[in-house]
Amino acid sequence: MTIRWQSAVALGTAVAATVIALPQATSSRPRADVQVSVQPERLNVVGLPCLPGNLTLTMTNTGSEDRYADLTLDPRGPLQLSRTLFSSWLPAVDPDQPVSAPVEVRVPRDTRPGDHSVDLEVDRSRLTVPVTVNPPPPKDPGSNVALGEQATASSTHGNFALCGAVDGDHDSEHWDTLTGWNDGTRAVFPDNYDVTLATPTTIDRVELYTLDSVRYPAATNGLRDWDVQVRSGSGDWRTVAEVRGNTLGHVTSTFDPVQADAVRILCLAGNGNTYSRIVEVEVYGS
Ligand SMILES: [Ca+2]
Repeated sequence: MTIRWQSAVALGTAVAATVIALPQATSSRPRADVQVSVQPERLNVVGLPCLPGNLTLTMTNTGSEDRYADLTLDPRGPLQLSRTLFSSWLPAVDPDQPVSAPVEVRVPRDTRPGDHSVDLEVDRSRLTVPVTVNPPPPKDPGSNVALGEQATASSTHGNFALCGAVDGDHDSEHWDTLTGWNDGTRAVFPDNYDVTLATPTTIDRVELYTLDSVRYPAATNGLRDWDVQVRSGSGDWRTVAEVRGNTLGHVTSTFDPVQADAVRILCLAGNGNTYSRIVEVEVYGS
C-alpha cells in the first residue's frame, strides 16, 4: 500500500508535507517513522538553463530506533535534478534531529511553460512537489542578456554554484548562499567563466561584480586582473577589454559593439592570490 499525498497537495491543504512509513507487514515490529518535508511545497521556475529552482529536503526520524533512509527523487517531464537520491543516517534522538539537503531543479532551454512535478519516495510512501515552468522574461534592448543563460567554467569550487554568477543577484553579502562562482584551483591562474548567449547578440558592455563584502573586501579577496573576451560563430575567443589592478567590487567594461554568441571572463589574477571569484557577470547591448 502506498500513501499518495498528491490530491492533498493539489488542494493546498498539505501544510506539513509529511510521509509516515508504514509498518512492514512481515516485520515483528514496526519500522521507525521517517517524516519528510520539502520547502517550498510548490516550485515556480523559468525556462532558462542556468536559473534553477531550489528545493530543500528534510528527513526526520520520529521513531525510537536509529535507522538509515533513502529518499528517491523522480523528475516528471523535462525537468532535471541535481540529485535523484538523498540518503542519510537518521539517529533516533530527543529532541528530533532533522537532516536536510538541497536539490536544484533545472529546466532545459526551450521547455514549454506548463505544469510538471517531482515525485519523492521514502520507504513505500510518496510525495509530489508541483513544479510550474513559467516563460522566461523577455530580453528587451537594455536588459542583461547573460541572465540565467548557460554558464561553463574551467573549474568550480565544491562549495559554490556554477550558475551563481548569472543568477541575477550581485550582492556580495549573499556570497555564502550559492550566489557566486568561485573557481576550484587555489592559487592557480588563469581560470575562465563563460556564458553562452541564447542567440547571437550585439553587445558593447560587460559589468562584473567580484567579491566585495564587509567581511571579504575586494582589495584582498576580489578579482584583480581579467580579460573580457567574446566569441562569434566558430571563431576563436577575442579580447575586447582588459582590467588590471582592480580593487573594486563592481567594474564596467565598455567596448566597440561586437556580435557575440558567448562571453568569457578570462581570470588572470586575484587579490590575495587565492581564487577567482565572480558574484555576477552582466552583458548588455546598446
Ligand atoms: Ca550572483
